[in-house]
Amino acid sequence: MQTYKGRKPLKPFAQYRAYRVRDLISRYASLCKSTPLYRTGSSRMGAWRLRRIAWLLGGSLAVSMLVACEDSRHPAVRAVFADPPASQVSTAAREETRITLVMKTLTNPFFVEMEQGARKFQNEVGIELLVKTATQETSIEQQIQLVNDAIKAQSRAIVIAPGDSTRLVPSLKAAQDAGIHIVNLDNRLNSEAMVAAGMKPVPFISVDNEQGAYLAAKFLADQVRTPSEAIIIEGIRTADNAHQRKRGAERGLHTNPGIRIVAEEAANWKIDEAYELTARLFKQHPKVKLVFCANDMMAIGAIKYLQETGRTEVLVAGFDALSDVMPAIRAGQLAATVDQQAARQGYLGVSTALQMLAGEMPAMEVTVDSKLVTARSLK
Ligand code: ALL
Repeated sequence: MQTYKGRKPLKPFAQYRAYRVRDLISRYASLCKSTPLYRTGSSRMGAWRLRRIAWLLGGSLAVSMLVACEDSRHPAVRAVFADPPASQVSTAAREETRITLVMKTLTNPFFVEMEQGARKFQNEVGIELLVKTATQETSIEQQIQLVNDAIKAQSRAIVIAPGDSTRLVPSLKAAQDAGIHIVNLDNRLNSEAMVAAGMKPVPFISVDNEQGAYLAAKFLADQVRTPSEAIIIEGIRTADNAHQRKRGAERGLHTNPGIRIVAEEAANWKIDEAYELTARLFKQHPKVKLVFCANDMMAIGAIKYLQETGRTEVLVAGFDALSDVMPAIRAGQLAATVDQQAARQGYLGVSTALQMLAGEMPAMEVTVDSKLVTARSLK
Protein backbone atom coordinates (compact mmCIF):
# COMPACT_ATOMS: atom_id res chain seq x y z
CA MET A 1 0.00 0.00 0.00
CA GLN A 2 1.38 3.42 -0.91
CA THR A 3 1.36 6.48 1.26
CA TYR A 4 0.46 10.00 0.31
CA LYS A 5 3.13 12.41 1.57
CA GLY A 6 4.03 10.12 4.44
CA ARG A 7 0.55 10.15 5.95
CA LYS A 8 -1.48 7.09 6.69
CA PRO A 9 -2.08 4.81 3.68
CA LEU A 10 -5.08 5.75 1.57
CA LYS A 11 -7.26 3.59 -0.63
CA PRO A 12 -7.00 4.14 -4.41
CA PHE A 13 -10.05 6.37 -4.66
CA ALA A 14 -8.86 8.55 -1.80
CA GLN A 15 -5.48 8.77 -3.47
CA TYR A 16 -7.12 9.73 -6.74
CA ARG A 17 -9.22 12.34 -4.91
CA ALA A 18 -6.11 13.75 -3.22
CA TYR A 19 -4.40 13.90 -6.60
CA ARG A 20 -7.38 15.69 -8.20
CA VAL A 21 -7.57 18.24 -5.41
CA ARG A 22 -3.88 19.06 -5.78
CA ASP A 23 -4.23 19.18 -9.56
CA LEU A 24 -7.28 21.45 -9.57
CA ILE A 25 -5.78 23.76 -6.98
CA SER A 26 -2.52 24.07 -8.85
CA ARG A 27 -4.38 24.75 -12.11
CA TYR A 28 -6.40 27.40 -10.34
CA ALA A 29 -3.21 28.90 -8.90
CA SER A 30 -1.62 29.16 -12.35
CA LEU A 31 -4.75 30.81 -13.64
CA CYS A 32 -4.42 33.36 -10.85
CA LYS A 33 -0.75 33.90 -11.67
CA SER A 34 -1.58 34.74 -15.25
CA THR A 35 -4.05 37.52 -14.36
CA PRO A 36 -2.61 40.98 -15.15
CA LEU A 37 -3.21 42.16 -11.59
CA TYR A 38 -1.04 39.39 -10.21
CA ARG A 39 1.69 39.92 -12.78
CA THR A 40 2.00 43.66 -12.65
CA GLY A 41 1.37 44.02 -8.92
CA SER A 42 -0.39 47.33 -9.72
CA SER A 43 -2.12 47.15 -6.37
CA ARG A 44 -0.33 45.05 -3.85
CA MET A 45 -3.26 44.72 -1.51
CA GLY A 46 -5.63 44.09 -4.45
CA ALA A 47 -3.42 41.37 -5.87
CA TRP A 48 -2.99 39.75 -2.48
CA ARG A 49 -6.74 39.74 -1.84
CA LEU A 50 -7.50 38.43 -5.31
CA ARG A 51 -4.99 35.63 -4.88
CA ARG A 52 -6.36 34.66 -1.50
CA ILE A 53 -9.96 34.66 -2.71
CA ALA A 54 -8.94 32.68 -5.77
CA TRP A 55 -7.16 30.07 -3.67
CA LEU A 56 -10.14 29.72 -1.36
CA LEU A 57 -12.57 29.53 -4.27
CA GLY A 58 -10.29 27.13 -6.11
CA GLY A 59 -10.02 24.88 -3.08
CA SER A 60 -13.72 24.74 -2.41
CA LEU A 61 -14.50 24.36 -6.11
CA ALA A 62 -12.10 21.45 -6.32
CA VAL A 63 -13.57 19.74 -3.29
CA SER A 64 -17.18 20.30 -4.36
CA MET A 65 -16.45 19.06 -7.89
CA LEU A 66 -14.99 15.91 -6.47
CA VAL A 67 -17.89 15.33 -4.16
CA ALA A 68 -20.32 16.05 -7.01
CA CYS A 69 -18.59 13.83 -9.54
CA GLU A 70 -18.23 10.89 -7.19
CA ASP A 71 -21.68 9.50 -7.86
CA SER A 72 -21.60 10.17 -11.57
CA ARG A 73 -18.58 7.97 -12.12
CA HIS A 74 -18.71 4.98 -14.40
CA PRO A 75 -20.42 2.25 -12.30
CA ALA A 76 -17.43 -0.08 -12.56
CA VAL A 77 -15.04 2.59 -11.36
CA ARG A 78 -17.46 3.65 -8.64
CA ALA A 79 -17.80 0.08 -7.42
CA VAL A 80 -14.06 -0.22 -7.06
CA PHE A 81 -13.44 3.14 -5.49
CA ALA A 82 -16.38 2.99 -3.07
CA ASP A 83 -14.65 1.41 -0.11
CA PRO A 84 -14.45 -2.29 -0.97
CA PRO A 85 -13.22 -4.56 1.81
CA ALA A 86 -9.52 -3.90 2.38
CA SER A 87 -8.58 -7.38 1.21
CA GLN A 88 -10.13 -6.75 -2.22
CA VAL A 89 -8.73 -3.31 -2.86
CA SER A 90 -5.51 -4.27 -4.48
CA THR A 91 -6.86 -6.79 -6.99
CA ALA A 92 -10.29 -5.36 -7.79
CA ALA A 93 -9.19 -1.72 -7.88
CA ARG A 94 -6.18 -2.50 -9.96
CA GLU A 95 -8.17 -4.38 -12.58
CA GLU A 96 -10.62 -1.51 -12.94
CA THR A 97 -7.76 0.93 -13.47
CA ARG A 98 -5.73 -1.28 -15.82
CA ILE A 99 -4.08 1.10 -18.24
CA THR A 100 -1.69 0.01 -20.99
CA LEU A 101 0.99 2.42 -22.15
CA VAL A 102 2.13 1.50 -25.68
CA MET A 103 5.34 3.16 -26.83
CA LYS A 104 7.65 2.61 -29.78
CA THR A 105 10.91 1.12 -28.50
CA LEU A 106 13.12 1.15 -25.44
CA THR A 107 16.21 1.39 -27.68
CA ASN A 108 15.51 5.13 -27.58
CA PRO A 109 16.00 6.62 -24.06
CA PHE A 110 13.23 9.09 -24.86
CA PHE A 111 10.73 6.31 -24.14
CA VAL A 112 12.54 5.19 -21.01
CA GLU A 113 11.97 8.69 -19.71
CA MET A 114 8.33 8.63 -20.83
CA GLU A 115 7.81 5.41 -18.89
CA GLN A 116 9.36 6.98 -15.78
CA GLY A 117 6.76 9.76 -15.90
CA ALA A 118 3.93 7.25 -16.28
CA ARG A 119 5.30 5.16 -13.38
CA LYS A 120 5.47 8.28 -11.22
CA PHE A 121 1.73 8.76 -11.65
CA GLN A 122 1.16 5.07 -11.02
CA ASN A 123 3.06 5.32 -7.74
CA GLU A 124 1.16 8.40 -6.66
CA VAL A 125 -2.31 6.99 -7.36
CA GLY A 126 -2.01 3.20 -7.32
CA ILE A 127 -3.34 2.16 -10.73
CA GLU A 128 -2.40 -0.97 -12.65
CA LEU A 129 -0.06 0.09 -15.43
CA LEU A 130 1.20 -2.22 -18.17
CA VAL A 131 4.01 -0.83 -20.31
CA LYS A 132 4.56 -2.32 -23.76
CA THR A 133 7.01 -1.42 -26.50
CA ALA A 134 7.92 -2.79 -29.89
CA THR A 135 11.48 -3.80 -30.73
CA GLN A 136 12.45 -1.17 -33.26
CA GLU A 137 11.38 2.36 -34.17
CA THR A 138 10.04 0.87 -37.42
CA SER A 139 8.22 -2.14 -35.87
CA ILE A 140 4.75 -0.80 -36.60
CA GLU A 141 3.16 -4.24 -37.08
CA GLN A 142 4.39 -5.17 -33.63
CA GLN A 143 2.89 -2.00 -32.16
CA ILE A 144 -0.45 -2.90 -33.78
CA GLN A 145 -0.14 -6.32 -32.14
CA LEU A 146 0.49 -4.66 -28.76
CA VAL A 147 -2.78 -2.74 -29.10
CA ASN A 148 -4.61 -5.97 -29.97
CA ASP A 149 -3.00 -7.63 -26.94
CA ALA A 150 -4.16 -4.77 -24.71
CA ILE A 151 -7.72 -5.31 -25.96
CA LYS A 152 -7.48 -9.03 -25.14
CA ALA A 153 -6.00 -8.24 -21.74
CA GLN A 154 -9.12 -6.12 -21.03
CA SER A 155 -7.24 -2.91 -20.45
CA ARG A 156 -9.62 -0.13 -19.52
CA ALA A 157 -7.51 2.49 -21.32
CA ILE A 158 -4.67 2.57 -23.84
CA VAL A 159 -2.20 5.45 -23.83
CA ILE A 160 -0.25 5.34 -27.06
CA ALA A 161 2.73 7.07 -28.68
CA PRO A 162 2.13 5.69 -32.20
CA GLY A 163 5.06 4.99 -34.49
CA ASP A 164 2.88 5.70 -37.52
CA SER A 165 0.06 8.22 -37.65
CA THR A 166 -2.35 6.18 -39.81
CA ARG A 167 -1.52 2.47 -39.56
CA LEU A 168 -2.45 2.20 -35.87
CA VAL A 169 -5.92 3.67 -36.44
CA PRO A 170 -7.87 0.44 -37.26
CA SER A 171 -6.68 -1.37 -34.14
CA LEU A 172 -7.34 1.69 -31.97
CA LYS A 173 -10.85 1.88 -33.43
CA ALA A 174 -11.32 -1.78 -32.45
CA ALA A 175 -10.18 -0.84 -28.95
CA GLN A 176 -12.73 1.98 -28.77
CA ASP A 177 -15.42 -0.45 -29.98
CA ALA A 178 -14.48 -2.68 -27.06
CA GLY A 179 -15.15 0.25 -24.71
CA ILE A 180 -11.48 1.09 -24.12
CA HIS A 181 -10.50 4.74 -23.67
CA ILE A 182 -7.65 5.99 -25.87
CA VAL A 183 -5.14 8.74 -25.14
CA ASN A 184 -2.76 9.81 -27.92
CA LEU A 185 0.73 10.88 -26.84
CA ASP A 186 3.70 12.45 -28.61
CA ASN A 187 2.92 11.70 -32.28
CA ARG A 188 -0.52 12.77 -33.47
CA LEU A 189 -2.84 10.22 -35.07
CA ASN A 190 -4.05 11.24 -38.51
CA SER A 191 -7.45 12.90 -38.07
CA GLU A 192 -8.68 12.02 -41.57
CA ALA A 193 -7.84 8.36 -41.04
CA MET A 194 -9.63 8.50 -37.69
CA VAL A 195 -12.77 10.00 -39.22
CA ALA A 196 -12.68 7.50 -42.11
CA ALA A 197 -12.42 4.63 -39.64
CA GLY A 198 -15.27 6.04 -37.54
CA MET A 199 -13.07 6.62 -34.52
CA LYS A 200 -14.23 9.02 -31.82
CA PRO A 201 -11.87 11.96 -31.09
CA VAL A 202 -9.17 11.22 -28.52
CA PRO A 203 -7.17 13.54 -26.24
CA PHE A 204 -3.74 14.44 -27.62
CA ILE A 205 -0.72 15.37 -25.47
CA SER A 206 2.52 16.51 -27.08
CA VAL A 207 4.74 19.52 -27.75
CA ASP A 208 4.64 22.03 -30.60
CA ASN A 209 6.98 20.01 -32.82
CA GLU A 210 7.12 22.55 -35.63
CA GLN A 211 8.09 25.37 -33.28
CA GLY A 212 10.67 23.28 -31.42
CA ALA A 213 12.39 22.34 -34.67
CA TYR A 214 12.19 25.94 -35.84
CA LEU A 215 14.03 27.13 -32.74
CA ALA A 216 16.79 24.52 -33.09
CA ALA A 217 17.24 25.18 -36.84
CA LYS A 218 17.20 28.95 -36.34
CA PHE A 219 19.90 28.54 -33.72
CA LEU A 220 22.04 26.83 -36.40
CA ALA A 221 21.14 29.46 -38.99
CA ASP A 222 22.17 32.29 -36.67
CA GLN A 223 25.70 30.88 -36.39
CA VAL A 224 26.67 31.25 -40.06
CA ARG A 225 27.64 34.51 -41.76
CA THR A 226 28.62 33.23 -45.20
CA PRO A 227 26.57 31.35 -47.84
CA SER A 228 26.20 27.80 -46.50
CA GLU A 229 24.63 24.48 -47.39
CA ALA A 230 22.40 22.57 -44.97
CA ILE A 231 20.78 19.13 -44.79
CA ILE A 232 17.75 17.89 -42.88
CA ILE A 233 17.67 14.32 -41.55
CA GLU A 234 14.04 13.38 -40.99
CA GLY A 235 12.27 10.84 -38.79
CA ILE A 236 9.79 8.27 -40.12
CA ARG A 237 7.87 10.06 -42.86
CA THR A 238 4.51 8.59 -41.93
CA ALA A 239 4.76 10.09 -38.43
CA ASP A 240 3.11 13.49 -38.09
CA ASN A 241 5.72 14.82 -35.66
CA ALA A 242 8.53 13.96 -38.12
CA HIS A 243 6.67 15.98 -40.73
CA GLN A 244 6.12 18.91 -38.35
CA ARG A 245 9.80 18.96 -37.41
CA LYS A 246 10.86 18.97 -41.04
CA ARG A 247 8.62 21.98 -41.68
CA GLY A 248 9.91 23.77 -38.61
CA ALA A 249 13.53 23.08 -39.59
CA GLU A 250 12.96 24.46 -43.08
CA ARG A 251 11.41 27.60 -41.62
CA GLY A 252 14.26 28.03 -39.13
CA LEU A 253 17.04 27.52 -41.70
CA HIS A 254 15.35 29.90 -44.14
CA THR A 255 15.54 32.75 -41.63
CA ASN A 256 19.07 33.15 -42.99
CA PRO A 257 18.88 33.94 -46.73
CA GLY A 258 22.46 32.69 -47.20
CA ILE A 259 21.46 29.10 -46.38
CA ARG A 260 20.53 26.57 -49.07
CA ILE A 261 18.98 23.24 -48.08
CA VAL A 262 20.63 20.71 -50.41
CA ALA A 263 19.05 17.47 -49.13
CA GLU A 264 16.16 16.28 -46.94
CA GLU A 265 15.99 12.54 -46.31
CA ALA A 266 14.67 10.19 -43.65
CA ALA A 267 16.81 8.06 -41.33
CA ASN A 268 13.75 6.70 -39.45
CA TRP A 269 14.81 8.04 -36.02
CA LYS A 270 17.77 5.59 -35.90
CA ILE A 271 21.48 6.09 -35.11
CA ASP A 272 22.80 3.64 -37.70
CA GLU A 273 20.62 4.86 -40.52
CA ALA A 274 21.58 8.46 -39.76
CA TYR A 275 25.27 7.53 -39.76
CA GLU A 276 24.96 5.92 -43.19
CA LEU A 277 22.75 8.67 -44.58
CA THR A 278 25.16 11.38 -43.38
CA ALA A 279 28.06 9.54 -45.01
CA ARG A 280 26.18 9.31 -48.30
CA LEU A 281 24.99 12.92 -48.26
CA PHE A 282 28.44 14.28 -47.47
CA LYS A 283 29.85 12.41 -50.44
CA GLN A 284 27.30 14.21 -52.62
CA HIS A 285 27.55 17.56 -50.83
CA PRO A 286 30.98 17.81 -49.16
CA LYS A 287 30.55 21.51 -48.34
CA VAL A 288 27.53 21.14 -46.03
CA LYS A 289 27.93 23.29 -42.90
CA LEU A 290 24.66 22.63 -41.04
CA VAL A 291 22.85 19.39 -40.20
CA PHE A 292 19.40 19.39 -38.60
CA CYS A 293 18.35 15.99 -37.23
CA ALA A 294 14.73 15.41 -36.17
CA ASN A 295 15.85 13.55 -33.03
CA ASP A 296 18.96 13.11 -30.87
CA MET A 297 19.49 9.47 -31.82
CA MET A 298 19.97 10.48 -35.45
CA ALA A 299 22.16 13.40 -34.32
CA ILE A 300 24.39 10.87 -32.51
CA GLY A 301 24.76 8.93 -35.79
CA ALA A 302 25.52 12.08 -37.78
CA ILE A 303 28.08 13.32 -35.23
CA LYS A 304 29.81 9.93 -35.28
CA TYR A 305 30.40 10.24 -39.02
CA LEU A 306 31.48 13.89 -38.75
CA GLN A 307 33.97 13.08 -35.98
CA GLU A 308 35.41 10.10 -37.85
CA THR A 309 35.99 12.23 -40.94
CA GLY A 310 37.38 15.24 -39.05
CA ARG A 311 34.50 17.55 -40.03
CA THR A 312 34.39 19.21 -36.63
CA GLU A 313 33.32 22.60 -38.00
CA VAL A 314 29.90 21.26 -39.13
CA LEU A 315 27.07 22.37 -36.81
CA VAL A 316 24.48 19.76 -35.80
CA ALA A 317 21.11 20.11 -34.04
CA GLY A 318 18.91 17.37 -32.59
CA PHE A 319 15.61 17.02 -30.70
CA ASP A 320 14.76 15.35 -27.35
CA ALA A 321 17.49 16.61 -24.97
CA LEU A 322 18.46 13.05 -24.06
CA SER A 323 20.81 12.92 -21.08
CA ASP A 324 23.16 10.91 -23.34
CA VAL A 325 23.77 13.95 -25.56
CA MET A 326 24.47 16.48 -22.80
CA PRO A 327 28.25 15.81 -22.91
CA ALA A 328 28.14 16.42 -26.69
CA ILE A 329 26.34 19.72 -26.11
CA ARG A 330 28.94 20.79 -23.55
CA ALA A 331 31.77 19.74 -25.88
CA GLY A 332 30.25 21.70 -28.79
CA GLN A 333 29.71 18.59 -30.95
CA LEU A 334 25.95 19.11 -30.79
CA ALA A 335 24.99 22.77 -31.12
CA ALA A 336 21.37 22.49 -29.94
CA THR A 337 18.57 20.13 -29.00
CA VAL A 338 14.98 20.51 -27.78
CA ASP A 339 13.72 19.36 -24.41
CA GLN A 340 10.20 18.02 -24.92
CA GLN A 341 9.67 16.66 -21.38
CA ALA A 342 9.08 13.01 -22.21
CA ALA A 343 8.43 12.16 -18.54
CA ARG A 344 5.79 14.87 -18.27
CA GLN A 345 4.08 13.56 -21.40
CA GLY A 346 4.01 10.05 -19.89
CA TYR A 347 2.65 11.35 -16.58
CA LEU A 348 -0.08 13.41 -18.24
CA GLY A 349 -0.99 10.57 -20.60
CA VAL A 350 -1.75 8.14 -17.81
CA SER A 351 -3.46 10.71 -15.58
CA THR A 352 -5.70 11.70 -18.52
CA ALA A 353 -6.63 8.04 -19.02
CA LEU A 354 -7.61 7.74 -15.36
CA GLN A 355 -9.64 10.92 -15.64
CA MET A 356 -11.59 9.32 -18.52
CA LEU A 357 -12.09 6.13 -16.51
CA ALA A 358 -13.57 8.24 -13.74
CA GLY A 359 -16.14 9.60 -16.23
CA GLU A 360 -14.61 13.06 -16.46
CA MET A 361 -14.12 15.02 -19.67
CA PRO A 362 -10.38 15.55 -20.25
CA ALA A 363 -8.75 18.43 -22.16
CA MET A 364 -8.69 17.29 -25.79
CA GLU A 365 -5.36 18.95 -26.56
CA VAL A 366 -2.48 19.56 -24.14
CA THR A 367 0.70 21.21 -25.42
CA VAL A 368 3.60 20.52 -23.10
CA ASP A 369 6.26 23.26 -22.95
CA SER A 370 9.41 22.62 -24.94
CA LYS A 371 12.73 24.37 -24.55
CA LEU A 372 15.82 24.94 -26.66
CA VAL A 373 18.94 23.47 -25.01
CA THR A 374 22.40 24.75 -25.95
CA ALA A 375 25.83 24.89 -24.28
CA ARG A 376 24.86 28.34 -23.07
CA SER A 377 21.55 27.29 -21.52
CA LEU A 378 23.35 24.49 -19.65
CA LYS A 379 25.62 26.94 -17.82
C1 ALL B 1 9.13 10.63 -31.51
C2 ALL B 1 9.59 11.41 -30.37
C3 ALL B 1 11.06 11.52 -30.30
C4 ALL B 1 11.76 10.27 -30.61
C5 ALL B 1 11.12 9.53 -31.75
C6 ALL B 1 11.67 8.17 -31.98
O1 ALL B 1 7.79 10.41 -31.61
O2 ALL B 1 8.96 12.62 -30.20
O3 ALL B 1 11.65 12.69 -30.65
O4 ALL B 1 13.11 10.37 -30.66
O5 ALL B 1 9.76 9.42 -31.57
O6 ALL B 1 10.77 7.20 -31.98
